[in-house]
Amino acid sequence: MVIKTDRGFEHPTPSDITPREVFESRRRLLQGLALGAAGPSMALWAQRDARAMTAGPGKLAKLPGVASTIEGAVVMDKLTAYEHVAGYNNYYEFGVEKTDPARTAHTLRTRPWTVAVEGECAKPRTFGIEELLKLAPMEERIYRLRCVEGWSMVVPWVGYSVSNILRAVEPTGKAKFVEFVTLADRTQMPGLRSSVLDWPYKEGLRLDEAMHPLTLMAFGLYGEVLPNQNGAPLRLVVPWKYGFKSAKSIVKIRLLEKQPRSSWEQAIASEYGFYSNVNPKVDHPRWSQATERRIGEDGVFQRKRPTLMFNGYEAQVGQLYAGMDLRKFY
Ligand SMILES: Nc1nc2c(c(=O)[nH]1)N[C@H]1C(S)=C(S)[C@@H](COP(=O)(O)O)O[C@H]1N2
Ligand SMILES: [Mo]
Repeated sequence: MVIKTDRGFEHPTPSDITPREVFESRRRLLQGLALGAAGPSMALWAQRDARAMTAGPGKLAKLPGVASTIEGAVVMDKLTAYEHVAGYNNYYEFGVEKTDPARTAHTLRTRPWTVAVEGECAKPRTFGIEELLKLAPMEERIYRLRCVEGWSMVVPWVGYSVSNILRAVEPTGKAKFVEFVTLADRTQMPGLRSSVLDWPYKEGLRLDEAMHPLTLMAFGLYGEVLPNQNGAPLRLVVPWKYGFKSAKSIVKIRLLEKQPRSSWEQAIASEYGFYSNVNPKVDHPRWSQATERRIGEDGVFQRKRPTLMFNGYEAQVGQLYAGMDLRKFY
């Protein structure tokens, strides 16, 4: 089957067929809600509809979330099929090929799991994963994820704003940055034998970026707990930044006075900056960032789609960077 679209001809995969119809009906419902045309019963219906659409294959434990009402939390793009989200991954601790993590991440042990939150805060604390699962209501958020390599996905994540965790430890006035440190265990992670990166994988955000409601701590996707290869049992998702900022399998969160150095910055500072905001006008030194290929949708021979400023989240996050030279702070 070939469908003509405004971007030319598309060859949908079999997984295209039902989701597109559900997607269209959901779009109409959400538009109705946005216009205030829908009563409470309609809101419930829309949520049920969203749930039905984002149900996973049922291989993992269920982890439902209510449709998020945060501005920008639900994009209307077609969802990337579960098989692609879970089968095409960057998780260097489990190998550098896109198909490695799905094959090798079964050795990751996600229980017991703790996350130490420490540094510039009044109430440093180590949370058990079960505590974190109950810390705030689980929401479903449909975000675009744009990898610096030029591909993108649309994923229905389940989680809540990172701000819930940070507020619980009461950051001091000195806290200006947040560092996320991920698991590095040679007995579980075959990729640690390679020295592509300096382990553990670390990422950082400015405190105001970390406190932004769109900055998500994800525990699940497609209504189920995260597959190991997507960063179980919890990972960061910062939708307006390149994918590598979204650190997987977090074990430590540190509140800091000074800007931390991320693993990618440490590896190649000229290519990967601290901010790493998606920006079609600032190219990577070795390739353009103006366009992207949506995994599972855009064929290799098809024209790529334009990348949006801040990955399409400019209305929500542009203010965080007012007055900054985004070429300098890349
Ligand atoms: N610990 C860890 N986190 C990581 C990575 C990694 O190699 N190790 N890769 C990053 C990159 S480059 C991307 S694009 C996203 C991919 O997330 P996904 O597999 O859920 O799509 O994870 C990010 N988080
Ligand atoms: Mo990436």
